Amino acid sequence: MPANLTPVYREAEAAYRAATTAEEKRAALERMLATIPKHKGTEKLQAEIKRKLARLRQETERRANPKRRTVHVEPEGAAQVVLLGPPNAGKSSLLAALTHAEPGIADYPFTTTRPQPGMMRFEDVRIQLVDLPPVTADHMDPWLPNVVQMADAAVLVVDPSQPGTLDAAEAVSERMESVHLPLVGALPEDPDPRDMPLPTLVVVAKTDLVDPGDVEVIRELLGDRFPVVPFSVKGGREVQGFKVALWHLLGLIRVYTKKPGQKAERRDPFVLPEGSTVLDLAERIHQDLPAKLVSARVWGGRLDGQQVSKEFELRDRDLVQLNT
Ligand SMILES: Nc1nc2c(ncn2[C@@H]2O[C@H](COP(=O)(O)OP(=O)(O)O)[C@@H](O)[C@H]2O)c(=O)[nH]1
Ligand SMILES: [Mg+2]
Repeated sequence: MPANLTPVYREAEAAYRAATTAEEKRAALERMLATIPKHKGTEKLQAEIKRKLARLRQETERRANPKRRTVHVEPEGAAQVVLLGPPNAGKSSLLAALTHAEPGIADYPFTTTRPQPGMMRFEDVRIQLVDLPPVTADHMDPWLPNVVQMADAAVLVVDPSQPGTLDAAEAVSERMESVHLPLVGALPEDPDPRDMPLPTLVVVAKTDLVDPGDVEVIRELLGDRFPVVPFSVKGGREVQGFKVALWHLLGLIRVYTKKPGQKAERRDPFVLPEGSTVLDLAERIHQDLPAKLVSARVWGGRLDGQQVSKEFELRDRDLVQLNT
């Protein structure tokens, strides 16, 4: 879906690229948010702008107040995904199964007391998973919303072997909504400006302990609101299903670059939000590159090295040559 961005928005975006101070950046981002057309095709960009604003705000706060202890997980890889859920749902086990991280795992609640990141590989990209303490109707660590706010997406882990699992999941959802981080299956077109909706995948964990029917019931009840996938630390097939569903949820594209005369190799992609253009790619590579960019050629889809405009919208697995 093309974003159809207006000249006013493009101007604000150019101001953001040219901004050198945090204050200038903040002003430009706020103008981008105010002028971005609100429709399907820009939800992802809107979320991206909000997150950049939130990061700026946190950075400014940290600088102003270096002694204040804040919990913060440095983002790494193509995306940062937080693991949410009630106690004992299987969050830490999922992290341990998919990354090299070694979180504490136990069958008593509140084993996890600090965010614990780990890197998960999916094809040629790496996605950071962040394990978190449980969230319940009665308890949420005060720093937790700060960490969740910075994430690109969430995984809500539910345990079908426990009674009341849907209520427990609902409690997590309500908690997050109360701090303006509503969990959503897909980004809304025109969100409440105070909200930072978080794309969320529901994982039905421990499927080795229950009947397939129990998983289906959860899928039926939550499937309208969220994508739902099964998972078990004992299952092999479910791992790939989880990764693919998460990748779709993130709404990202992989773009490969090559220099003129260089062989075309699809390796070490740049990862960008869906809807990103040639200019966005140039900016990602280096902040001075958009100004120097003369033309670009693209291989992928129906294109086989044709020249494209700077506003050309890139697609997953496109190969791009930037000419300066
Ligand atoms: N059988 C089975 N047990 C699991 C699975 N995932 C987690 N568990 C168990 O469930 C309990 C809680 O797991 P944990 O990952 O610590 O949950 P957390 O509190 O959400 O982090 C532990 O005893 C785990 O061994 C699974 O896929 N299958
Ligand atoms: Mg845990």
